[in-house]
Amino acid sequence: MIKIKTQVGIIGAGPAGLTLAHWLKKNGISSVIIELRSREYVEGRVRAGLLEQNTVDIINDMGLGERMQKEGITHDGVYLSFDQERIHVPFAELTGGRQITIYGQQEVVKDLTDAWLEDGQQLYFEAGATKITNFDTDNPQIHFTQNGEEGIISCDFVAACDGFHGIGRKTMPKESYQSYDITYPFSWLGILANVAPSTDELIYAYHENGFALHSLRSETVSRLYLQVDNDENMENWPDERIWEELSVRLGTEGWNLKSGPIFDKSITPMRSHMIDNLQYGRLFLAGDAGHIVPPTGGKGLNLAVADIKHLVDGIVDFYKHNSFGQLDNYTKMALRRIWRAQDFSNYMTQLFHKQEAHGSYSYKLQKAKFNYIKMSKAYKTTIAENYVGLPFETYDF
Ligand code: RFL
Ligand code: PHB
Repeated sequence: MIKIKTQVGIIGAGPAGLTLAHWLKKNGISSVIIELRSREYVEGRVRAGLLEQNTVDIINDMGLGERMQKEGITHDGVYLSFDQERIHVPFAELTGGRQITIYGQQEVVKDLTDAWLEDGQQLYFEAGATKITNFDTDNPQIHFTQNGEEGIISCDFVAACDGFHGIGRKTMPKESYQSYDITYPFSWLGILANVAPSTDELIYAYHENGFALHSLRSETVSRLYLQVDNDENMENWPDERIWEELSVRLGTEGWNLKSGPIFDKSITPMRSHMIDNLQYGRLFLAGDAGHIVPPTGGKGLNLAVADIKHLVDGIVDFYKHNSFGQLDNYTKMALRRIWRAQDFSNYMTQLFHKQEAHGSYSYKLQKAKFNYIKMSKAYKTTIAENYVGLPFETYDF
């Protein structure tokens, strides 16, 4: 039996769990992380790439941004395309200089994991939480197994940063929250390819064949996505067909998409899920454990890190003043930003995906929105400030 005692027990070594551990440590608060998967698996998992200014600032403030500053690519704007017409939204200009940074989620996870382990801190891989107990007392426990051996973490607080399929949310008493669920009738086929990006900034595109997104990872690696049906099979998508379809959907006059060897392919369903309470006693949920959004707004990872900001504020206040004041405010503070992101992600999803027949009523509304974005600085500003992420002060009301 592995027996561990710490102040905060953290389930999950994704962006939420790792950020929480580092930030607590900076404030002199101890924590231990357990992670279901192996280190190789977690560090190799291809996911997000778009970091908001808030997220970048937090990683830098923790002293963990050295590689991100070198390898991350900052963008001052984004391209939006509709029926092969492309416009530019210069978000730095519209938001007083705020930017986004393109830096792969798995690079963030690597940097935070390396720093944690190099510092001699505890992180147990291939250690899955099986049960959370006594979270309505001042001594909650996390039960886990690693290589067939049982373990128990005794702590003051449990942070369930264990993603959408974790046990944190399932442990919350059903009567303590309301849940919301939307499954969109399409998925994303995502690729990583060894080819220089064909664009200097991201392109989100509506085309009568469906949505496409051109993102990137570096000067030599591109990340692209295509809308496909939910029951789509990867076998129907040989590399040539993927490039052909991306080229058609992203295309505008005088522009060519460069293709190259694809080294990663996956299909991700699009859904929104949400519970409106992130705390029960001394159990707290953060990140995808409490909410997921479709990736069209690039918000999931950023929301996970924003949750952690509010959770750290509460935990630090507890140890300083022996008060639950801020901790009991955690859900309220986090939910404001989460609902904003739910709305923005839903908006971007509806605007750029093919939902009904080209030419239908919903298509006409999409086109009317695009035409309005094109002509209105106010509308562009609304998109820009949501896209780069609203500053934390905005939510201090
Ligand atoms: P994670 O990253 O899922 O980490 C949870 C961790 O918990 C572990 N776990 C357990 N550990 C111990 N015991 C158990 N019983 C456990 N059960 C689970 C898991 O193994 C895992 O390591 O959640 P976290 O930290 O909340 O982070 C959330 C982000 O990963 C997610 O929101 C983003 O990837 C979403 N997302 C995007 N977000 C952005 O901000 N910008 C983007 O550009 C962006 N693009 C995307 C995305 C997600 C995508 N997919 C694949 C869903 C693009 C895609 C295609
Ligand atoms: C990505 O680079 O993976 C990415 C960028 C923007 C999104 C989603 C994913 O909205």
